[in-house]
Amino acid sequence: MKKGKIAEMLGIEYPVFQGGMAWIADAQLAAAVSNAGGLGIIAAGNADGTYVREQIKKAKELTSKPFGLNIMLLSPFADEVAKIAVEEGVQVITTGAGNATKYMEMWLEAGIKVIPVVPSITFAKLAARSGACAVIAEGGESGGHIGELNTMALVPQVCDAVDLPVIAAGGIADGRGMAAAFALGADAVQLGTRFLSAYECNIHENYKKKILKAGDTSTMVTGRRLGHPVRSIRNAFSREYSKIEYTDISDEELDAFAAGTLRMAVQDGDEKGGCFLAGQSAGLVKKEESCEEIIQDLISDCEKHLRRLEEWVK
Ligand code: TUI
Repeated sequence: MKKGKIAEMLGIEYPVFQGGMAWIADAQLAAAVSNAGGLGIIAAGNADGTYVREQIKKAKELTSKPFGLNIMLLSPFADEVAKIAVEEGVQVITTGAGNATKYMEMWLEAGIKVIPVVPSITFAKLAARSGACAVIAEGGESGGHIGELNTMALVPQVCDAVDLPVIAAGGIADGRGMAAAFALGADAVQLGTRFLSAYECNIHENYKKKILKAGDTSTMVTGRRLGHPVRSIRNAFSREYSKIEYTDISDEELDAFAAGTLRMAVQDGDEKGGCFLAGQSAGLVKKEESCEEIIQDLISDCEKHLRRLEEWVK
């Protein structure tokens, strides 16, 4: 496969990013993806600066290839982590769940390539104006915090709206999805859910089992009332959350009900109380594999489908 604009710009082999999944995407996963030719991304999530610095240092030991850091902008530690990225010489930053404008000058001055996740044209244009080198257009099929639009409608509109390379995310887990992303105008893809099944992904075995067992309708969205819709696997926690979401429960109580549930899923594998973030593509994830196998399969499957599509041309 040709590298395309994004892989050329970042010095990676394949136009494939691994999503910056909070509590999940650590140095080991990110380094494994980068070593396999994609862009591995460490997730800062809600972690403090000490943890993030440690993970960056560890990733540098595990790979000599470029890797990125995802900064979740709702985190109370976002300011601290934003500075640590500069101090540690991170090459690529992706941002999620908010507006990164206030950090852009500092990051650009440090020569960091900044690639915000955008859920709409408004945020794509904002990112372009503030100096982003590309944007990740993430549709609502994704796991975790999502916007209003789905990938099929979002990606081409973002491609038309900004003069920047676009990485498509949301609902992509195999070569068909990757080929579709190229058809929509994207220059690369980002996958989160597929990498949950990687050997190098340090989540509780119950989490992995849930992904491997998931079908097409296994995920649901909660949290719209508080303005932070989140897609996760349907279980006792998500069902209970949606049951109480539109009662007269206060915002604080609703927040407290969800607090700590992602950690309970990732570390404890708490099947009832945990919040198992996953995208709609979980139904496509069938087996545990190495990051190398995932990326090789993705690329060869994508090439196969791109060739098949040629049959439609008269
Ligand atoms: O950020 C994600 N996915 C995430 S973040 C997360 S942790 C979390 N913790 C508490 C509440 C919510 C989430 C789990 N999964 N994906 C990237 C993404 N960014 N999706 C949507 C957005 C987004 C949303 C709003 C980007 C910008 C934005 O701007 C809003 C504003 O007003 O600034």
